[in-house]
Amino acid sequence: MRFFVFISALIVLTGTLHAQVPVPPLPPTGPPILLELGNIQYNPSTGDGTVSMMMTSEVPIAGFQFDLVFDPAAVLLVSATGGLAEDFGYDVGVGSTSGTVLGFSFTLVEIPPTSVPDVLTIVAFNCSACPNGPPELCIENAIFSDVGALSIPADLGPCATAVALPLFLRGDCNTDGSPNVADAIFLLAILFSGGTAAGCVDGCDTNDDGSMNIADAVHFLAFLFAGGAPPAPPGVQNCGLDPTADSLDCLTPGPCS
Ligand SMILES: [Ca+2]
Ligand SMILES: [Ca+2]
Repeated sequence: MRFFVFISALIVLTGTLHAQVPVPPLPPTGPPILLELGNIQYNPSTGDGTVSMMMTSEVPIAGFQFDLVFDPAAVLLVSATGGLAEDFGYDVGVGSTSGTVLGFSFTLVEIPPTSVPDVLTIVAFNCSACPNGPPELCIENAIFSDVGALSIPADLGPCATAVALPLFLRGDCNTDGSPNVADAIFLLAILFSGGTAAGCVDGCDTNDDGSMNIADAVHFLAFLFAGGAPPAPPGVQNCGLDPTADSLDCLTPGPCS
C-alpha cells in the first residue's frame, strides 16, 4: 500500500514538474536565401567599378533577378560575369540604365545550395558622372526562382559605398610624388635598417611581382642609372591603378590620392 502511495505521489509530482517546465519556442525560420553586397571596387580616374553579389542559400535556385540602385543615380551597368552563375552556364544580362540584373538557365540547370556566402555574379558598372566620389548602392526587388518556377523568399543585405582603389606611381616608394634615388634609399632602409614603413607598398614593388625586396631596389636603380627597364605599370609618369592583383597594399598613396 505504501508503495502505491509513493508511486502515486511520484506521478503527481512528475506531472507537476512537467507542467512547470516551459517548452522553448521553435526558432523563427527566415527566408532561405540571403543576397548581399560583397567587395565593391571603384576606379576614381575612370569611374569603372565592380561589385561582387554574394549569395547564401539553403535551397537550389534556377533563376534570379534583382535591381542595383545607386546614389547618385547616374551609374550605368556594364556587364555581369563570373561567379556561380557563370560556373553553371547561366545567361546573365544587365539593364544598363534600369539597374536590373537577370540570370537564368535555358536548360534549367540548378545552382546548388551554398552554406557560406559565395559569389553569384560580379556586376561591372561605370560612374564617370559621379562628381562626389564613389557611389553608394543598394539591392532592391530581388526575385529567386526554383526549377518549378516558384519564387523563393530572400533577405537582402545592407547598402554600402564603393571603395576607391588607390592610385599611385610605381617607384615612388616614399610617396613624395617624385620617383628618384631617394626612393631606392628609402626602400633599402626599410629592408635593412629598420626604416619607416612604406605607406604605399605597391609603389615600392617596382617590378610588380607582388613582393617588396632587394630586387625592387636593384630594378629601380638600374632604371635610374643604367638604362634599365622602367618600373611596371602604372609607371613613374602618371598615377594609376595596380593592374595585377596581389597582397600588397597602398594605404597612403601620397600626392596621387
Ligand atoms: Ca619619391
Ligand atoms: Ca617586387
